[in-house]
Amino acid sequence: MSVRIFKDQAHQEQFDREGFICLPFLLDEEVKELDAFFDELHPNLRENGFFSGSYSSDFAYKQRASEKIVEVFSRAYEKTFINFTPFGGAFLYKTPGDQSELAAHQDWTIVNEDEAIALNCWVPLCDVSFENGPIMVLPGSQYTKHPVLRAPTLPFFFSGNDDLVVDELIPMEVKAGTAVILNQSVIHYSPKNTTDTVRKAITAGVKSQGDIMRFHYKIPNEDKLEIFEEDDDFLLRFDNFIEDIAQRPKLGKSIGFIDYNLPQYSREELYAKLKELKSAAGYPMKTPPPEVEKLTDKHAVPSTFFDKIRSLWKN
Ligand SMILES: O=C(O)CCC(=O)C(=O)O
Repeated sequence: MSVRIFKDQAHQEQFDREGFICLPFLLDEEVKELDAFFDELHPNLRENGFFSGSYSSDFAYKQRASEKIVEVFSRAYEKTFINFTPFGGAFLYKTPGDQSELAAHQDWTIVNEDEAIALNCWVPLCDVSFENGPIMVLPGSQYTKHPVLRAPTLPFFFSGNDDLVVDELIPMEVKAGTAVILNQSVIHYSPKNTTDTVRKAITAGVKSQGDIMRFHYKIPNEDKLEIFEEDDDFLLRFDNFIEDIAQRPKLGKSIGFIDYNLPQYSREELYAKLKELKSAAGYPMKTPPPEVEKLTDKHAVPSTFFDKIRSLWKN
Protein backbone atom coordinates (compact mmCIF):
# COMPACT_ATOMS: atom_id res chain seq x y z
CA MET A 1 0.00 0.00 0.00
CA SER A 2 1.28 3.46 -0.86
CA VAL A 3 0.81 6.09 1.85
CA ARG A 4 0.87 9.55 0.31
CA ILE A 5 3.37 11.90 1.96
CA PHE A 6 5.16 13.66 -0.93
CA LYS A 7 3.51 16.62 -2.66
CA ASP A 8 5.06 15.66 -5.98
CA GLN A 9 3.65 12.47 -7.53
CA ALA A 10 6.96 11.54 -9.20
CA HIS A 11 8.77 11.82 -5.83
CA GLN A 12 6.10 9.64 -4.22
CA GLU A 13 6.45 6.99 -6.93
CA GLN A 14 10.25 6.89 -6.66
CA PHE A 15 10.07 6.72 -2.86
CA ASP A 16 7.48 3.90 -3.01
CA ARG A 17 9.62 1.93 -5.46
CA GLU A 18 13.09 2.47 -3.97
CA GLY A 19 12.37 3.30 -0.33
CA PHE A 20 14.41 6.51 -0.49
CA ILE A 21 14.93 9.62 -2.59
CA CYS A 22 17.59 12.38 -2.65
CA LEU A 23 16.21 15.89 -3.05
CA PRO A 24 17.60 19.43 -2.84
CA PHE A 25 16.42 20.52 0.61
CA LEU A 26 18.16 23.23 2.65
CA LEU A 27 19.24 26.62 1.33
CA ASP A 28 22.91 27.59 1.81
CA GLU A 29 22.00 30.00 4.60
CA GLU A 30 20.00 27.29 6.39
CA VAL A 31 23.00 24.93 6.21
CA LYS A 32 25.22 27.70 7.64
CA GLU A 33 22.75 28.43 10.44
CA LEU A 34 22.54 24.76 11.46
CA ASP A 35 26.29 24.28 11.14
CA ALA A 36 26.91 27.23 13.48
CA PHE A 37 24.30 25.83 15.89
CA PHE A 38 26.02 22.42 15.75
CA ASP A 39 29.33 24.08 16.76
CA GLU A 40 27.65 26.00 19.58
CA LEU A 41 26.05 22.82 20.97
CA HIS A 42 29.13 20.63 20.57
CA PRO A 43 32.22 22.62 21.59
CA ASN A 44 34.10 19.37 22.31
CA LEU A 45 33.67 16.47 19.92
CA ARG A 46 34.36 12.92 20.95
CA GLU A 47 37.14 11.25 19.00
CA ASN A 48 37.16 8.38 16.52
CA GLY A 49 33.53 7.36 16.33
CA PHE A 50 29.95 7.87 15.23
CA PHE A 51 27.78 9.88 17.61
CA SER A 52 24.09 10.70 17.60
CA GLY A 53 22.49 13.35 19.80
CA SER A 54 19.82 10.72 20.56
CA TYR A 55 22.31 8.82 22.73
CA SER A 56 22.63 11.78 25.12
CA SER A 57 21.03 11.66 28.57
CA ASP A 58 20.66 15.47 28.57
CA PHE A 59 16.98 16.08 27.75
CA ALA A 60 17.41 19.87 27.53
CA TYR A 61 20.20 19.43 24.93
CA LYS A 62 18.12 16.97 22.89
CA GLN A 63 15.03 19.20 23.00
CA ARG A 64 16.97 22.33 22.03
CA ALA A 65 18.61 20.57 19.08
CA SER A 66 15.34 19.01 17.97
CA GLU A 67 13.34 22.24 18.12
CA LYS A 68 15.95 24.18 16.16
CA ILE A 69 16.18 21.49 13.48
CA VAL A 70 12.40 21.36 13.04
CA GLU A 71 12.24 25.18 12.91
CA VAL A 72 14.90 25.47 10.20
CA PHE A 73 13.59 22.43 8.26
CA SER A 74 9.99 23.70 8.26
CA ARG A 75 10.32 25.65 4.99
CA ALA A 76 11.66 22.60 3.15
CA TYR A 77 9.12 20.31 4.85
CA GLU A 78 6.22 22.45 3.60
CA LYS A 79 7.67 22.42 0.10
CA THR A 80 8.21 18.65 0.04
CA PHE A 81 5.48 16.90 2.07
CA ILE A 82 1.71 16.77 2.56
CA ASN A 83 -0.38 15.23 5.41
CA PHE A 84 2.68 15.12 7.64
CA THR A 85 3.83 15.75 11.19
CA PRO A 86 7.50 16.36 12.02
CA PHE A 87 8.63 14.51 15.12
CA GLY A 88 11.99 16.03 15.92
CA GLY A 89 15.57 15.65 14.90
CA ALA A 90 19.12 15.13 16.14
CA PHE A 91 22.65 16.00 15.14
CA LEU A 92 24.95 13.17 14.03
CA TYR A 93 28.68 13.31 13.63
CA LYS A 94 31.45 11.04 12.56
CA THR A 95 34.97 11.92 13.64
CA PRO A 96 37.88 10.46 11.66
CA GLY A 97 39.06 7.01 12.59
CA ASP A 98 38.59 3.30 12.25
CA GLN A 99 35.90 3.17 14.98
CA SER A 100 33.57 5.49 13.08
CA GLU A 101 31.68 2.88 11.05
CA LEU A 102 27.96 2.53 11.86
CA ALA A 103 26.65 -1.03 11.49
CA ALA A 104 23.86 -1.87 9.01
CA HIS A 105 20.44 -1.44 10.59
CA GLN A 106 16.80 -0.57 10.07
CA ASP A 107 15.25 2.08 12.28
CA TRP A 108 12.69 0.93 14.83
CA THR A 109 9.06 0.55 13.87
CA ILE A 110 7.45 3.66 15.35
CA VAL A 111 4.15 3.88 13.46
CA ASN A 112 1.67 1.31 12.21
CA GLU A 113 3.37 0.80 8.84
CA ASP A 114 0.33 -0.95 7.36
CA GLU A 115 -1.45 2.42 7.41
CA ALA A 116 1.12 5.13 7.92
CA ILE A 117 4.65 6.10 7.11
CA ALA A 118 7.64 7.29 9.13
CA LEU A 119 10.66 8.62 7.29
CA ASN A 120 13.96 10.26 8.10
CA CYS A 121 15.41 13.25 6.34
CA TRP A 122 19.16 12.68 6.59
CA VAL A 123 20.86 15.94 5.67
CA PRO A 124 24.65 16.42 5.76
CA LEU A 125 26.06 19.81 6.75
CA CYS A 126 29.14 19.21 4.57
CA ASP A 127 29.61 17.61 1.16
CA VAL A 128 29.68 13.83 1.55
CA SER A 129 31.74 11.36 -0.46
CA PHE A 130 32.71 7.74 0.14
CA GLU A 131 35.78 8.91 2.08
CA ASN A 132 34.02 10.78 4.91
CA GLY A 133 31.33 8.24 5.73
CA PRO A 134 28.17 8.71 3.64
CA ILE A 135 24.88 7.09 4.53
CA MET A 136 24.43 3.98 2.34
CA VAL A 137 21.10 2.31 1.61
CA LEU A 138 19.67 -0.96 0.36
CA PRO A 139 17.13 0.07 -2.31
CA GLY A 140 13.79 -1.72 -2.06
CA SER A 141 14.19 -2.95 1.54
CA GLN A 142 11.27 -0.91 2.88
CA TYR A 143 8.38 -2.37 4.87
CA THR A 144 5.93 -2.37 1.95
CA LYS A 145 8.26 -4.72 0.03
CA HIS A 146 9.54 -6.76 2.98
CA PRO A 147 7.35 -6.32 6.05
CA VAL A 148 9.30 -6.82 9.26
CA LEU A 149 8.95 -5.24 12.68
CA ARG A 150 11.98 -3.58 14.26
CA ALA A 151 12.72 -2.87 17.91
CA PRO A 152 15.87 -2.57 20.01
CA THR A 153 15.05 -5.93 21.64
CA LEU A 154 14.79 -7.75 18.27
CA PRO A 155 17.61 -8.77 15.91
CA PHE A 156 17.41 -7.77 12.24
CA PHE A 157 16.32 -10.30 9.64
CA PHE A 158 19.86 -10.17 8.25
CA SER A 159 21.70 -10.31 11.59
CA GLY A 160 24.76 -12.53 11.43
CA ASN A 161 24.99 -12.04 7.66
CA ASP A 162 25.55 -8.29 7.68
CA ASP A 163 28.49 -8.65 5.26
CA LEU A 164 26.11 -9.75 2.47
CA VAL A 165 23.97 -6.67 3.05
CA VAL A 166 26.85 -4.20 3.36
CA ASP A 167 28.30 -5.38 0.02
CA GLU A 168 25.04 -4.42 -1.70
CA LEU A 169 24.51 -0.92 -0.29
CA ILE A 170 24.55 2.22 -2.42
CA PRO A 171 26.49 5.26 -1.09
CA MET A 172 24.66 8.59 -1.06
CA GLU A 173 27.42 10.96 -2.13
CA VAL A 174 25.55 14.24 -1.85
CA LYS A 175 26.22 17.94 -1.36
CA ALA A 176 25.66 19.74 1.93
CA GLY A 177 21.97 20.55 2.40
CA THR A 178 20.67 17.74 0.14
CA ALA A 179 18.18 15.44 1.89
CA VAL A 180 18.43 11.69 1.64
CA ILE A 181 14.81 10.93 2.54
CA LEU A 182 14.59 7.35 3.78
CA ASN A 183 11.67 5.20 4.73
CA GLN A 184 12.68 4.28 8.30
CA SER A 185 12.42 0.60 7.42
CA VAL A 186 15.09 0.81 4.69
CA ILE A 187 18.38 -0.89 5.61
CA HIS A 188 21.11 1.70 6.00
CA TYR A 189 24.69 1.97 7.22
CA SER A 190 27.65 4.32 7.09
CA PRO A 191 31.32 3.44 6.57
CA LYS A 192 34.16 4.96 8.56
CA ASN A 193 35.36 8.48 8.02
CA THR A 194 38.83 8.16 6.49
CA THR A 195 39.40 11.90 6.04
CA ASP A 196 40.86 14.23 8.65
CA THR A 197 37.75 16.35 9.11
CA VAL A 198 34.50 15.73 10.98
CA ARG A 199 31.41 14.70 8.98
CA LYS A 200 28.36 16.48 10.41
CA ALA A 201 24.75 15.61 9.55
CA ILE A 202 21.20 15.83 10.81
CA THR A 203 18.51 13.21 11.00
CA ALA A 204 14.96 14.49 11.30
CA GLY A 205 11.74 12.48 11.40
CA VAL A 206 8.47 12.98 9.57
CA LYS A 207 5.37 10.77 9.89
CA SER A 208 1.88 10.61 8.50
CA GLN A 209 -0.28 13.25 10.11
CA GLY A 210 -2.44 12.01 12.97
CA ASP A 211 -0.76 8.63 13.29
CA ILE A 212 -0.03 7.64 16.88
CA MET A 213 3.55 6.67 17.54
CA ARG A 214 4.31 3.19 18.80
CA PHE A 215 7.15 1.06 20.06
CA HIS A 216 7.61 -2.70 20.40
CA TYR A 217 9.15 -4.70 23.20
CA LYS A 218 10.04 -8.39 22.81
CA ILE A 219 9.01 -10.52 25.75
CA PRO A 220 12.14 -12.43 26.81
CA ASN A 221 12.15 -16.11 25.79
CA GLU A 222 8.79 -15.84 24.00
CA ASP A 223 7.87 -15.16 20.39
CA LYS A 224 5.71 -12.26 21.51
CA LEU A 225 5.89 -8.50 21.25
CA GLU A 226 4.19 -5.99 23.50
CA ILE A 227 3.03 -2.85 21.69
CA PHE A 228 3.11 0.58 23.33
CA GLU A 229 1.53 3.83 22.17
CA GLU A 230 3.92 6.71 22.69
CA ASP A 231 3.96 10.51 22.68
CA ASP A 232 5.49 12.19 19.64
CA ASP A 233 8.62 13.18 21.58
CA PHE A 234 9.29 9.77 23.14
CA LEU A 235 12.54 9.28 21.23
CA LEU A 236 14.02 12.25 23.14
CA ARG A 237 13.01 10.87 26.51
CA PHE A 238 15.39 7.99 27.10
CA ASP A 239 17.34 8.92 30.26
CA ASN A 240 20.05 6.34 29.71
CA PHE A 241 19.70 5.39 26.05
CA ILE A 242 21.94 2.36 26.13
CA GLU A 243 20.19 0.79 29.12
CA ASP A 244 16.64 2.00 28.56
CA ILE A 245 16.22 0.71 25.01
CA ALA A 246 16.97 -2.84 26.15
CA GLN A 247 14.17 -2.82 28.73
CA ARG A 248 10.39 -2.74 28.78
CA PRO A 249 9.51 0.93 28.07
CA LYS A 250 8.96 3.10 31.14
CA LEU A 251 6.87 5.59 29.14
CA GLY A 252 3.84 5.04 26.92
CA LYS A 253 0.69 2.95 27.18
CA SER A 254 0.66 -0.80 26.60
CA ILE A 255 -2.02 -1.64 24.01
CA GLY A 256 -1.55 -5.40 23.85
CA PHE A 257 0.55 -8.29 22.64
CA ILE A 258 1.12 -9.97 19.29
CA ASP A 259 2.78 -13.23 18.33
CA TYR A 260 5.80 -12.46 16.20
CA ASN A 261 8.53 -14.39 14.43
CA LEU A 262 11.13 -12.57 12.39
CA PRO A 263 11.75 -14.17 8.96
CA GLN A 264 14.97 -16.21 9.01
CA TYR A 265 17.17 -16.78 5.99
CA SER A 266 20.25 -18.85 5.24
CA ARG A 267 23.02 -16.92 3.47
CA GLU A 268 21.85 -18.20 0.10
CA GLU A 269 18.23 -17.32 0.84
CA LEU A 270 19.22 -13.89 2.11
CA TYR A 271 21.21 -13.18 -1.06
CA ALA A 272 18.20 -14.22 -3.14
CA LYS A 273 15.91 -11.96 -1.06
CA LEU A 274 18.27 -8.98 -1.41
CA LYS A 275 18.42 -9.59 -5.15
CA GLU A 276 14.62 -9.71 -5.37
CA LEU A 277 14.24 -6.47 -3.39
CA LYS A 278 17.00 -4.59 -5.25
CA SER A 279 15.85 -5.72 -8.70
CA ALA A 280 12.26 -4.64 -8.02
CA ALA A 281 13.68 -1.23 -7.08
CA GLY A 282 15.68 -1.10 -10.33
CA TYR A 283 19.18 -1.86 -8.96
CA PRO A 284 21.50 -4.73 -10.01
CA MET A 285 23.45 -6.78 -7.47
CA LYS A 286 27.11 -5.77 -7.02
CA THR A 287 28.43 -9.12 -5.77
CA PRO A 288 28.06 -12.76 -6.91
CA PRO A 289 25.96 -15.16 -4.80
CA PRO A 290 27.72 -16.58 -1.71
CA GLU A 291 29.19 -20.06 -1.77
CA VAL A 292 26.78 -22.61 -0.38
CA GLU A 293 28.04 -23.16 3.13
CA LYS A 294 26.96 -24.64 6.41
CA LEU A 295 25.47 -22.20 8.88
CA THR A 296 28.27 -21.45 11.32
CA ASP A 297 27.95 -20.32 14.91
CA LYS A 298 28.83 -16.82 13.76
CA HIS A 299 25.88 -16.76 11.41
CA ALA A 300 23.49 -18.34 13.85
CA VAL A 301 23.96 -15.83 16.67
CA PRO A 302 21.69 -12.86 16.11
CA SER A 303 22.74 -9.47 17.36
CA THR A 304 20.29 -6.76 18.28
CA PHE A 305 20.44 -3.06 17.65
CA PHE A 306 21.30 -2.85 21.33
CA ASP A 307 24.43 -4.98 20.80
CA LYS A 308 25.46 -2.82 17.88
CA ILE A 309 24.95 0.42 19.75
CA ARG A 310 26.81 -0.98 22.77
CA SER A 311 29.79 -1.74 20.54
CA LEU A 312 29.82 1.88 19.40
CA TRP A 313 30.17 2.99 23.00
CA LYS A 314 33.27 1.00 23.69
CA ASN A 315 35.55 3.89 22.73
O1 LIG B 1 24.85 9.61 10.00
C1 LIG B 1 25.10 8.44 9.72
O2 LIG B 1 26.23 8.09 9.38
C2 LIG B 1 24.03 7.39 9.76
C3 LIG B 1 22.86 7.76 10.60
C4 LIG B 1 21.88 6.65 10.79
O3 LIG B 1 21.99 5.60 10.24
C5 LIG B 1 20.76 6.82 11.66
O4 LIG B 1 20.65 7.87 12.31
O5 LIG B 1 19.92 5.87 11.76
